[in-house]
Amino acid sequence: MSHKILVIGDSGVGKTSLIQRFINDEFHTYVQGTIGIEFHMFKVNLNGKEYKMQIWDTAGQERYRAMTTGYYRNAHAVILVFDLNNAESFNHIRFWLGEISTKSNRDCTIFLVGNKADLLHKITRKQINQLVEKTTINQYHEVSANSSRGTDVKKLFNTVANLICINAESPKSNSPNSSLEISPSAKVELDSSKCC
Ligand SMILES: Nc1nc2c(ncn2[C@@H]2O[C@H](COP(=O)(O)OP(=O)(O)OP(=O)(O)O)[C@@H](O)[C@H]2O)c(=O)[nH]1
Ligand SMILES: [Mg+2]
Repeated sequence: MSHKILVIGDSGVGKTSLIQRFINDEFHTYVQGTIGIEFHMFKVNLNGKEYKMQIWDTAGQERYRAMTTGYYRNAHAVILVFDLNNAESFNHIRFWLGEISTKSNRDCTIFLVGNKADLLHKITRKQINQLVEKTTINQYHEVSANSSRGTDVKKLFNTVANLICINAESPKSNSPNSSLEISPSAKVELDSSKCC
């Protein structure tokens, strides 16, 4: 069984760039806006058991929104991205949370991600903390798809996958002793077939 990670947020916040950094360890200054939705896969190993993870990279542009609606269903985790250098993308987070609550049909874990940490931050940590406290967001991570090592991005996907695996093994357990290995074949296993 595959586990589904949905990546959402305004157009241009860097959703595709984060996935490219994680899957291929690459960063490009020009990235074509996603059309509809794109699909990637990687495998992780937790305590000797293999899990398949699907990453669904959605288009932030409004004109594709109807196409992405169905992909909220059965998502195990949602990565909601905003751009630390773009206040508007932060102001839209409540809109995206509304999309999750109306379109997803299960209890999914919501990871708020402030991307472009390498640029000037136009949103304060206090504003972010206040939002996280008042909403259904489970965790906040600050990352940069443009960082040369991309370690923060790997850590983000590692955390997301870890939580999904732990929930799958035992929905109520939160064992801190579980050791997750992202398969080195994550890159090889990439299935970048596009959908829609
Ligand atoms: N400086 C900097 N630029 C970034 C970062 N992440 C993405 N970008 C740039 O931001 C622009 C948009 O990135 P995308 O990955 O296409 O954004 P997206 O969220 O997938 O956009 P849509 O597909 O239209 O929804 C590109 O020019 C990227 O190079 C980052 O961490 N730092
Ligand atoms: Mg994109």
